[in-house]
Amino acid sequence: MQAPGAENVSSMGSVRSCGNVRGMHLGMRRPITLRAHITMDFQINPATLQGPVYFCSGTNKGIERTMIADGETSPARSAETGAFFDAIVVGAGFAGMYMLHRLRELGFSARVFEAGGGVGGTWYWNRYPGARCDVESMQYSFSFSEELDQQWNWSEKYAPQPEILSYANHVVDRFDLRRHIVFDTRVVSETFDEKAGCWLVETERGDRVHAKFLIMAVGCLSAPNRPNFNGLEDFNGPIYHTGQWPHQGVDFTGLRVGVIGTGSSAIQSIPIIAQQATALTVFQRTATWSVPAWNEKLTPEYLQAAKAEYPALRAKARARPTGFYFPFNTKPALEANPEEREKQYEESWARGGLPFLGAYGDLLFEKAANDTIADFARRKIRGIVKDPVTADLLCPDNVFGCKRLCVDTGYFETYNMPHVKLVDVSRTPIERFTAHAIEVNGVEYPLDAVVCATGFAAMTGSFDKIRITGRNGLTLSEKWRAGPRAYLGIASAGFPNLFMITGPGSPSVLASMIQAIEQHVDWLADCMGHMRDVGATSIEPILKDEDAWVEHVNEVSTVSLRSTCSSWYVGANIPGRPRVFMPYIGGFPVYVQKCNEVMNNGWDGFILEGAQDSNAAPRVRYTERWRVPLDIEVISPAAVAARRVPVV
Ligand code: N01
Repeated sequence: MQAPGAENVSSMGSVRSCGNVRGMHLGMRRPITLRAHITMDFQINPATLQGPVYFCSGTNKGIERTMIADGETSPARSAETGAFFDAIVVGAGFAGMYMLHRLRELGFSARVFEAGGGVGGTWYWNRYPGARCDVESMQYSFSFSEELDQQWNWSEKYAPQPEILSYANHVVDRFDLRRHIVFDTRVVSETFDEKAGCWLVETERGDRVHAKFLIMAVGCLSAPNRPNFNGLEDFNGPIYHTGQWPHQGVDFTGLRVGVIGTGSSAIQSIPIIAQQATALTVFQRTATWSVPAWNEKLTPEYLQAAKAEYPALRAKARARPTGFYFPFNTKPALEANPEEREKQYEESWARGGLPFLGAYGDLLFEKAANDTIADFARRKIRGIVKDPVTADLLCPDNVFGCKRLCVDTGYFETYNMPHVKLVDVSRTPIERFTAHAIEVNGVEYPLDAVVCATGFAAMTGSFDKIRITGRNGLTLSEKWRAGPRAYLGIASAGFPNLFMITGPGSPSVLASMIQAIEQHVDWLADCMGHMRDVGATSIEPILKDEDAWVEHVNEVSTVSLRSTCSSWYVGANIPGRPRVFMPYIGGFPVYVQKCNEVMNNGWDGFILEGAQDSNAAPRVRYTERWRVPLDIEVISPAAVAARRVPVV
């Protein structure tokens, strides 16, 4: 096997002077690594461990404590300095893996740095009980290889986390990508060297390597939000975060467990934790809308039939605002009479999952329409939960589907179990942790273990963790202080040759993530291929075009009711973050069309420097599949905004 550092020849002759090339030394693999992810590394032999292990790391205020053990091998190696790559990719989730695949196909030298011990990103870290995808498996997968589509068999309608992780590992090996990825290595700093025209990337292991292109594939929901509750350090039991779950699993049998939060992660894990725990207390700040998944096994007959239509399904998915296909009724709810609506909602509920929101076309545009679906869903909750007080607490009062809609299996039913209690912390927040309890409003809830299902610093959290310095010493955090600013969610002025995959201002989390990733990567691969073709040294957005795009992203968001609540889409889940609607809500096809136009028009809105033929038309290597007729008329906020009418 070739060591990652052995691949050291740049195909970008013009910037090779940027660093000396040196190979990386791989040492023996250690049997196991247990890591504290905040400030310290520990090497512990698991054989010596008895019971839970706590990793404590000091923070500015109090102690942040989390339990994490990845149980995977980690290469011992010395720091690598001086190597130069055409491209460095940060993150080996689905975005980093696919970017690497395209870079290798183009013959670029590439290195991926990954903080985790394996590929998969979100699906590597989020191993909490019940974790599974809320987009159907047949669509939540790469679409670039028909052979892969035909050969991989999903076992369930909604794939569980271990199966998605197996898929990620299958892909990385099938396309021979693993040898270009360095695991257990967190990037801490990225600095643009204006003189040499390249990026210096430094890691917490002391690596210092250079690259012409720097691609941030850091994920939209990857930086866990750990509220700094009072007295956290006093609590005697383990505290877990769903987004960094111990790899060996957790058995809650016989324990009194507290779960903080009621978002997607909580909703999936609560029914399973309830089966194990002696007592389960859920601390709810905002009640959540959730629709049953009606998950089921996929039969060989189903798979065969679905695969026969796979290309057509993929094409239909690309034409949808969400980037995935489901039956969508474009009629307005307000034009139906109450009986028709009831029937339609019952049918959609029986289908379950995110497609429930496709029951009518105006649900996310018209509050009165939304009230009808909210009323229906509240009646469903009240029909399931026997205790009326608990049922009332579980009924959200915000716009239906305003926050990311949850998809559950037995969530509301769990509250009928006698040992499960719901505590409202909306008016009186969690006061403090004590040695054996969480205290709210003067009442102590005794606990042996706590699960923080408190979500993420979405969209920008992973960027904030790295010191990214562009032209004139400006850091990305400084530039983004009042909210992220990126042209097409792909690049930001002042940071040449730095690209983001599914960055803020792109559809990202509002589309099926893997489709959004593939479209970005294909566009970037064509962009980098073109730059090499014409000898361009750098690409960077023009500030006025970036500003216009950011304004458009903001404007379109106001058309949708989704902008009205305090969700992580607007950064409002974490105190102090600027309130900005971060993903592009205009619709996936509208966005793809814009990206195609930008490329067709010679990288409209970007400055390309050093090109020998600045008028050369780009060779379209990978974006052909995104240049198909896209149905931008299907209801999307951009289409609605363009027509200046409230709803189709
Ligand atoms: O995080 P969340 P998540 N005190 O932010 C509460 C994707 N995902 O990990 O709503 C008390 O949704 C917070 O309360 P509030 C999916 O896109 C997908 O569950 O801010 N409570 C909220 O209830 C999803 O949307 C899948 O008032 C506090 C919860 O913690 C996204 O990831 C599965 C608090 C956080 O919910 C994030 O989901 C899992 C505090 N101080 C995740 N701070 C699937 O594919 C926060 N909360 C199915």
